[in-house]
Amino acid sequence: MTTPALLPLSGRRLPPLNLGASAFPHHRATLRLSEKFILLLILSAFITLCFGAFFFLPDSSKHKRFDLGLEDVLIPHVDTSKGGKNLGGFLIHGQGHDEHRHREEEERLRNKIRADHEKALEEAKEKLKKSRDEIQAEIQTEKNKVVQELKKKDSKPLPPVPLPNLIGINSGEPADPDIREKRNKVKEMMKHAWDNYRQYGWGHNELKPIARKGHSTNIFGNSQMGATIVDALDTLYIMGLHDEFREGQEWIDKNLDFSVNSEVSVFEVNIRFIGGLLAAYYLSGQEVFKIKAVQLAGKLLPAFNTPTGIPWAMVNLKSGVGRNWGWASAGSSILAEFGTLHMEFVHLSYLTGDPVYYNKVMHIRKLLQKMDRPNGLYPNYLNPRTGRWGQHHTSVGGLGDSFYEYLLKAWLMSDKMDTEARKMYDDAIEAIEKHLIRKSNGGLTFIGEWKNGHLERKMGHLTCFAGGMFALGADGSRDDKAGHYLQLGAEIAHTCHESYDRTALKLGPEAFKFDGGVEAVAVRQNEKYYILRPEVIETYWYMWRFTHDPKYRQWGWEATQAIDKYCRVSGGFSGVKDVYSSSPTYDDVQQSFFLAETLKYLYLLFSNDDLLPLDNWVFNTEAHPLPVLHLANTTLSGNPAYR
Ligand code: DMJ
Repeated sequence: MTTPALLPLSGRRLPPLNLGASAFPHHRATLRLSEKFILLLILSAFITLCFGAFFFLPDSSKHKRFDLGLEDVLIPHVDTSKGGKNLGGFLIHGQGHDEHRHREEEERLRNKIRADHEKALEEAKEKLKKSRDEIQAEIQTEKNKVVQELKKKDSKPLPPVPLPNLIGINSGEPADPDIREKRNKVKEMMKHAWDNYRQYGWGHNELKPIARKGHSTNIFGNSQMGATIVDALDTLYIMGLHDEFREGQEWIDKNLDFSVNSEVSVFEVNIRFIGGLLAAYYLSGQEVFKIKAVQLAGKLLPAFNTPTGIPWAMVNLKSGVGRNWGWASAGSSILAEFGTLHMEFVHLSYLTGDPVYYNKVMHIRKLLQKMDRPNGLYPNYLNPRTGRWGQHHTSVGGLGDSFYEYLLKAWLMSDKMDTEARKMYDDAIEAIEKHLIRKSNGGLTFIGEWKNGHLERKMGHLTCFAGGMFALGADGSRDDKAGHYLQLGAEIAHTCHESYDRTALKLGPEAFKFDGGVEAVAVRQNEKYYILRPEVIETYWYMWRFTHDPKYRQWGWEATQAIDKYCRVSGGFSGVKDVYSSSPTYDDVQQSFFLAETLKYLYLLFSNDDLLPLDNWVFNTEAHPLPVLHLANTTLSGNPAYR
């Protein structure tokens, strides 16, 4: 006969206890429960007794047992000046002390032990009277207390620092009704992306809009750090979605915890989390964002513990152990990763008064400055143990891109005082123009990649950000070549628009070629996808700000419509696998940068220029705006952070 399973104490089923319950068939489950309860009670009383005895009886290895009547006795609280040796509140004296006092003391100790055992037994009985839920609730309360204590310790107030000039945090509402309508459409798309993430992916890093559940990738490790919430905050704020912003803030305040055993990408966490939190802090003034940014930055610092000070690509937030990506050339760190920390780290030093962050990124810069560069180009790989370059690949797209961007932006963010950064940018751009930028047969300007001693005539979607970068860096360029760089920016914008226009979905592929009769078109199947990336729209926006040529708004609107038509699903927005196929298949990922960047740049494209003016704000590589620091000189010595 099979024994039916016992009723579980909670949701989990317990295996049956063989206590001969067949004699009471109707009460089998209840009887077994109470029998088990009694057994538990006896067992716990016994354990308590043993535990008490073990604890309260004197250690025979150190003290001679007084009930054996040997030469030494234990007398509590006697003046040590009499020459006795103190052993945890007792003194050892020689022979000849009063027998009677000895017995009294023995009796007193026995009574104490007895009373303590009684008390422990009572407490155990009381505990067992409570339900499992009550006990669990008590444990939880204790846990919460500990967490609160830790939080208090972590949230030490930071020193007060004068805030930089925060100009242009306004609605930026355009007067033109047509533009207003377009802007509202972008806002509605943001709401759709956010609401669905909120409903199906809340607290997860990203959303799977078709499966309608959370999603994550290895860049965030194995933890749920709410990447979409942090990345989206400033976009919500700029768009005036204040209820949503508050929801995000509340989640961050209560749940964003960095003491997790999780190995994350230093670069991604820096640009999305630290950048996102700092921007949210400057826009809203809410201290919680600053405090979280600083806590997180502290967790990234161990990544810099390498022989050269070039950080590892990944770090375990709990243990501080770092390592590099297995796929990177000869254990190298990646230029675009260790070279994209400057903006955030300078702000961290500014806000905390602690130069540690500034020193880390300046050390990287100094090291790079000293190194030989093949053809004046920076290779994508650098070994953090040896300080030598890995493979000589150079790219303005993936693996290289934001390093160049941050040289320019370091200069802009320092109120153009950091001329060393500007010089490095100018030198790098000159080498790039000479060796990587070409015109296709059809007249399209493109930026190729340097690989194994020759130029690969292929451009990535990621590389399209460079149009905006050239335009942004035009003013202040060497030999007053402002016009030239603005023109270069316009040509890159045009090429990237072509890469969109030559597809069925009017969305750009991941990479496109300029070779063998092919112009701005992806050839390989695995380069035909569009994953909601921002770079082309980013360039349209910069070009719009610097030229006000209406074609950029037009191109931005084309992209908005294409995204809404082909990437929108009822559960959010998804990337598509093949932009050349008129019936899209989805990758089922709503990337956090879609909310941080793509929708923000579109919204700004249809806003007035006085919303976050570029003279006062510098956007990090994840489109998080950070204010210009109007400081006295390049070493920032005028700031409390560096005194
Ligand atoms: C973003 O996370 C950042 O823009 C980064 O610099 C490069 N790629 C993604 C978006 O495509």
